[in-house]
Amino acid sequence: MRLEEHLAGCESDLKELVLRIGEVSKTISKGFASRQSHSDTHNVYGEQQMALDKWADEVLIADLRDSGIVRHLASEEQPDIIEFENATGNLGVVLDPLDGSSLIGVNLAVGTIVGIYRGNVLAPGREMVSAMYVLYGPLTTLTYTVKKGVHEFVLDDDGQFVLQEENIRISDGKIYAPGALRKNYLEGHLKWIEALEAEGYKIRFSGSFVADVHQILHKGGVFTYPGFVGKEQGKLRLLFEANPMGFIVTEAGGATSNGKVDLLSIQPNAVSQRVPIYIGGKKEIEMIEKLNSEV
Ligand code: AFP
Repeated sequence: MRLEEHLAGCESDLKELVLRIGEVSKTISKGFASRQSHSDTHNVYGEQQMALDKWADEVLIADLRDSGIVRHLASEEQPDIIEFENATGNLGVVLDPLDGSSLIGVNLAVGTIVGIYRGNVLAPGREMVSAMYVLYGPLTTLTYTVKKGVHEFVLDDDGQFVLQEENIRISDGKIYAPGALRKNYLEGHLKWIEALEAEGYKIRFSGSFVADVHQILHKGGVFTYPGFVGKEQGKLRLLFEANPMGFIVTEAGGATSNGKVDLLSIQPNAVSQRVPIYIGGKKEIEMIEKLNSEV
């Protein structure tokens, strides 16, 4: 079944937006070879942008501006929320055009992450109406939810997204993907990591959040980029990375947390807000919240 058919029962503007982002992702997937260089610009976080990062951002923004159904857009590569004043619709989009871009030069999987709201994008993640990501690996896959399950499509040889797996539920596996340096771990986090290791969790951390969470969605376990000594708010961005992926994993039967509360309940105070993140199986998320409440 094709993506368009799968979205048949969905509200028309949401269906159009998911399909549009799918189409842009096909363009992005063909643009890797000629855009391997660094650009001479930095984003709002002080990170040097890759040519591919900037280009993916530009093609997504141009397409969503033309759509007429998106009014507000916040991108990890832009300093402020953009308002499209010509829009007749009122959808709000948050996006990380290319997550994991430090891996572009070594040919590992990276992805586009998108969250969709009705109206304001500076809102708690649980107010999203849809979230999706496209993973550019050996295959290009598109995973989406409109709050009716999590479904995965693969880009076939004819350039169509066709259904690969419907109603994905997070498995019960033992993978952990821990970001940050162990020497800087905070107390509750260190106890939690030690507990996972004692239970035989295997490490899998690529440097691409979207790819690592994709693996955990399929194989079970947990990803974390915690707060740590000197950077208590961690590294990952609430709006662009944590919330959309957290929304998808939660919809698939998992959970997400900042180590104390559900990430999706947090009211953002800025587009660039960072947050400690735990995302994966309910069991692992409950364990970190319990350990943190005891320190
Ligand atoms: P970008 O490549 O989009 O800047 O994001 C990479 C990332 O935010 C996330 O995808 C990784 O999990 C994390 O950084 C890796 O960080 P370290 O290099 O500190 O391990």
